[in-house]
Amino acid sequence: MKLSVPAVVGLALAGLLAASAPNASAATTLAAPEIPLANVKAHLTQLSSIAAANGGNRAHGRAGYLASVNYVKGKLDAAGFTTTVQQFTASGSTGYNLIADWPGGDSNQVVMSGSHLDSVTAGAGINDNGSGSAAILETALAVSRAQLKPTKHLRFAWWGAEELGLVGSRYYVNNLPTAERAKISGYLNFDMIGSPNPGYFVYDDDPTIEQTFKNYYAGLGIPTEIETEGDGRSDHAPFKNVGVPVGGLFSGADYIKTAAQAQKWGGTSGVAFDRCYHRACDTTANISDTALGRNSNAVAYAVWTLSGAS
Ligand code: DTR
Ligand code: ZN
Ligand code: ZN
Repeated sequence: MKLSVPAVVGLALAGLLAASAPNASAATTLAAPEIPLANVKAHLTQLSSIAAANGGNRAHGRAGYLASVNYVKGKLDAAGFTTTVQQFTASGSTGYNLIADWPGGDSNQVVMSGSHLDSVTAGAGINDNGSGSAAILETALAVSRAQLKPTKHLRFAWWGAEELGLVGSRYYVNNLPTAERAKISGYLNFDMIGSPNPGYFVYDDDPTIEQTFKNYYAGLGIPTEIETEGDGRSDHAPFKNVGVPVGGLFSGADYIKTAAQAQKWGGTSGVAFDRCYHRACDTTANISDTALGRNSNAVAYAVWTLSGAS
């Protein structure tokens, strides 16, 4: 497999980090490929078009949500994933979770990545949470392009009805047999990772997952902060509640960026990380390409690293 320059650099870095990072595996894992930002943004354009064609949103119980599921499922089926659509009922409407398994790897050690695919009814939900959904979709497609053979089994999930209160992810966890829950070595959550006035926040739940993301950003020389806004506010919560190690990334919602944060990250202090949070203006114009690109690559780095891809 021809490695790109970033990947070659990444191999060297991964080798160095693997030697020094806590819980580093003995073998140096294969460096994750660069995730093409243009591909991630193309998924966002599709989700935007889906909303426009379906009453302006992709909310639970609306046509735009099921159309979003079918778009993502079509890409995954074509790429060789084993997909499952899990139905549930919430607020009198049928909801859908989309689960995609990459064949192979140790089925007793599952590295799972998830994002909610639904929007609020106010708009298209491009940052919240098209950004996370598109980033993990493109990471899954990168796994397929690489025909990756990770040590651990890879699973990806797109959740329904998160905006109603984590309904889809909670339904998945509640209906997963205890023995199956125990096989999940880590659940990585990505909800709002392209905010227009971005912060770089890392969930401080499982220390190994947290360190993995910190290592990635340290490699870019970008400082991160612990995510404090969201305990219990996104789809990692049901997994954490049953003892699954969790982690994730967040670029900020309606909290205000401080002067100190603007100093280290750029952007505008005194303004929300995402002024269009849960508003109609959460469109394709409501995305920081820099944050989306960095976080998409961080997703791939964590998936490759934590699954022992080699
Ligand atoms: N609950 C998410 C937005 C959100 C707010 N704070 C956090 C922290 C971590 C992840 C997500 C969030 C939503 O509205 O979809
Ligand atoms: Zn939301
Ligand atoms: Zn969200």
